[in-house]
Amino acid sequence: MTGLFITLEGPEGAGKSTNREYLAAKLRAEGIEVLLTREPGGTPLAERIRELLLAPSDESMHADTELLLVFAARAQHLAQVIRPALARGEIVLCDRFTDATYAYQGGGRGLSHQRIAALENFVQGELRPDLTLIFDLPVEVGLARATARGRLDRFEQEGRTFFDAVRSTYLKRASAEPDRYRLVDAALSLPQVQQSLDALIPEMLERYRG
Ligand code: T5A
Repeated sequence: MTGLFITLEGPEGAGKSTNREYLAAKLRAEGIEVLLTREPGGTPLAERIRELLLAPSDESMHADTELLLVFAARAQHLAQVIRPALARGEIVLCDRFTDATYAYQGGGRGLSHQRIAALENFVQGELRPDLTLIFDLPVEVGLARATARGRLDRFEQEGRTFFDAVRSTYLKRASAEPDRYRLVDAALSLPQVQQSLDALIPEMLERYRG
């Protein structure tokens, strides 16, 4: 028996963390075991790698170092958490996954698609998300939300050009593979965003049960 792998993606401040519990509760109400997790992170070791990635530092991190750390954390997360949960037949709801690598390290940092794809194949084998929700919103709205929340992490300190590239990479990936991606208008009010999520629940259940 295999479960269903759903990822939540989008630029900074899009509302992924705010809405992941909401989605999990809706799915659990259907009697389904849901594992809620996040990247980078999801295991104690991967959370330590997350700290390295997010902490502002005087030494600038080379883009290749950043890419390798992201995939190192992912290898641990897949082995310890994601693959076992899918094997148990659960729905895995993951806040960010490899689409974030294409968006941030590819779009934002300018690393090649081929290099990311090579690591994706190495670390994940055949595994790809079954469904990816992209919380999309104008860059300035997301950054204003993240800024209002307080201290900015290493990524949030990047400039407008970086985040424009992040957003456009997500949108390109969504239009290239419409069967896997669903766009959620994250600029709407929270109740309106949650209404859009409600509308996606039947499809999630169908994919899970079907
Ligand atoms: N990263 C990650 C990579 O570079 N490569 C990778 O491969 C991976 C996996 C992760 C960072 O790592 C990078 C990308 C990221 O920069 P993070 O802290 O997990 O760091 O970053 P985010 O996932 O972006 O977390 P954020 O908290 O910034 O964004 P969320 O989770 O999308 O937003 P959320 O839910 O925290 O909401 C932000 C604020 O907006 C409010 C919330 O209350 C909150 O205050 N809000 C709304 N306000 C008005 N209307 C709405 N609809 C709202 N929804 C939320």
